Amino acid sequence: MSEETPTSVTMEKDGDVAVIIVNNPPVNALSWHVRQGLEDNFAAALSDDSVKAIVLRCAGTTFIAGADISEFGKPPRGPDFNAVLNSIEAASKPVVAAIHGTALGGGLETALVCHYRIAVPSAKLGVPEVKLGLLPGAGGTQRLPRVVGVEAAATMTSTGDPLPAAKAKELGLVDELAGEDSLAADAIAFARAKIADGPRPTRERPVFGDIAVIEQLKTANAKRWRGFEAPYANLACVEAATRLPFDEGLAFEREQFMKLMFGSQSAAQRHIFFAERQAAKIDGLPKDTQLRDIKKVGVIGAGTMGGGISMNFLQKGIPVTIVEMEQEALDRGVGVIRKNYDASAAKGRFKPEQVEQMMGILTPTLSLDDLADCDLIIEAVYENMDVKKDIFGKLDKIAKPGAILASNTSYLDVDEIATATSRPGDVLGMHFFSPANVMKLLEVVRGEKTAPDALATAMAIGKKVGKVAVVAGVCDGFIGNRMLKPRQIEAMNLLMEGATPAQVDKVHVEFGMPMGPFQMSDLAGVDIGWHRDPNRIESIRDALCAEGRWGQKKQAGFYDYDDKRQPSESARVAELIEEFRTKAGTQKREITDQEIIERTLYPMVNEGALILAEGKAQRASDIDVVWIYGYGWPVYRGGPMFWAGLEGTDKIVAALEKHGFEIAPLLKEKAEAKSGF
Ligand code: 3H9
Repeated sequence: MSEETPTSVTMEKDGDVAVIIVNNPPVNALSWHVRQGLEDNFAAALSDDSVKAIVLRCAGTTFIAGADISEFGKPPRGPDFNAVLNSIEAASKPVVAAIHGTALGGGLETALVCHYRIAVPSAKLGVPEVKLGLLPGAGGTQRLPRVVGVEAAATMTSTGDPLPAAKAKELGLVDELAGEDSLAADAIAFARAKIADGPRPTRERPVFGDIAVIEQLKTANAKRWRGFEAPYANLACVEAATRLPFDEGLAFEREQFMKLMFGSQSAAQRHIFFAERQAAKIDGLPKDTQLRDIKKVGVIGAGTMGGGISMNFLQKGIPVTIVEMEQEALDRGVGVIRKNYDASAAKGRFKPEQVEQMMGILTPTLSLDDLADCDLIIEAVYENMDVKKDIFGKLDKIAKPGAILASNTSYLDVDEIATATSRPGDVLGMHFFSPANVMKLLEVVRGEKTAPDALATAMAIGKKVGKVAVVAGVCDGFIGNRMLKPRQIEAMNLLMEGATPAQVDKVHVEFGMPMGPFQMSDLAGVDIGWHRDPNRIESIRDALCAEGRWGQKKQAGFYDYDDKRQPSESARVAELIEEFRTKAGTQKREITDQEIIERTLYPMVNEGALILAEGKAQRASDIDVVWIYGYGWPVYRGGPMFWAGLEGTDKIVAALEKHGFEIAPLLKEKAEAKSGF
């Protein structure tokens, strides 16, 4: 036995079957003491002559959900995981994994060294390491092709998507399905029935299946995997399993795993795993904060935003009352929601009857009075303070006591909006990102007087409808759009100095963003926020807008677009830029890609540091979450604040100083300490 006897793994006996139980809440991760406990208890069960078969199962809500990610990158402690697994596989008595909840990553790898697997129908089995920038590093890539075949193994490892138990059974990953409530007893009976068959070590089974799937997967996912290392490393390991003896395959897997583990992509992806969960936590909130009950939601505005917001709630079975001023706009908005659902149903995402159910709990109305029974009301009208205050003033008279009054504003002062009511404690911002039914980010804006329970409820309902919710403080543009601003300003300045929209965008796309600043502007609408006076031309953007180059919707913006919305560089835009340059007397010069990074991405880090120091974001990792889920910042770069650490805050400060930026004190501090955020 080890010096410190772990209590996270215990053993009990049922006649001739030993049952080894892992109990390491919340997800039974394979922390050092679990590995130690497995080693100790398997040794005990194997040396006990009265034991003829062994069951491995877990307490709590799930089977082992993987290695303990919080141990990664720290000095190793406890027994080596691979060694523990190899000794379980070599057991002289049949070993059965009894699976409920999720058998993920190292959890599934543990189940794979067990000789047999039994699972409840609701269980899910998978190797999601790729989502952490990793690969199954404890034999998963070598054992899976021997159990489910090359096709399924390649798909499972490279996509990371788990399989439901029934599908796992079909593939031979699960040998038997247990009763949903009788796993413990069914597993013992199953193990007893396997005593006669004896052990079935996975490593001794042959790899089967067609290797062609590997190239097919690469082709099919080329866009999705752009810039990522891990999907390709996973496939390389599965391919290796088809040609190398088992132990050599394991060694190859190990080498690839270590490369990923100590690379920056996995560090970034692991950072985001924890950052996303951390974002849900609200600093300084009393522990006993009771959530308000949200049974019915009101949405004001049936435009693109209002419609998209409504869809989130309808999909979770929460009734929505949607309000518009004119019947025509209301009908149009409801029509768009139905069209979107019908399109999803045609792709098989919903059954037709589900669409009817969702539409059945949507109540369109022209009267704000119909919001009287709503527990949460989200205003999603256009960005005008007077209009918003007028609406909130009316809501104050209509909404029931305790209803949360939220604005979907993307930059206006939520505290000022709250002054239109007699209940500022109930007022906050819920800033959804377009398309609101798709984008995962939700900025929950905490006003000066927002009540803790209103804030906590908005965060919780965000999570319930599948959003990643982040708390933001009141400031112009909150977290995301505030950081977008310096990027956009510099992108425009670069045009004046000699860069083209295509060059700036290319640098951003190569960095890993889904699109660059000018592509984004064309998509969102160049005219957003334009003063609407075609005779007042003070910037390149004013000139574009005055000519009706409002972006993709007009087939012309910073780019020209064909009928299929394919962009090409615009001679007219080049001309306009040249005109402005001449007028301003600016010399055109060669702009390097590195300068584009330094002048568009580094200022975002600078702004992030200001946001953090002002307390408008709770923590640097929240800013990262905003950029990953709201703007498509490449997850393998971990968000702008994490990336600043990779890039070097001292290098960032030096470049910003060179370009004449004012440096945020917090960024300066980090640079002096040569640390990240
Ligand atoms: C791996 O296995 C490598 C191997 O190949 C071995 C190589 C040698 N470790 O998500 P939740 C925490 S890589 C540490 O909110 P849910 C999580 O941070 C791993 N902590 O619950 C949170 O903490 P807190 C492969 C973990 O019910 C709490 O547990 N496995 C781990 O919505 C609850 O989590 C994976 O990638 C972990 N592995 O979802 C699976 N997992 O409360 C990752 C969770 O302090 N995990 N925590 O914020 C998941 O996908 C989900 O957590 C799961 C539960 C589906 C299991």
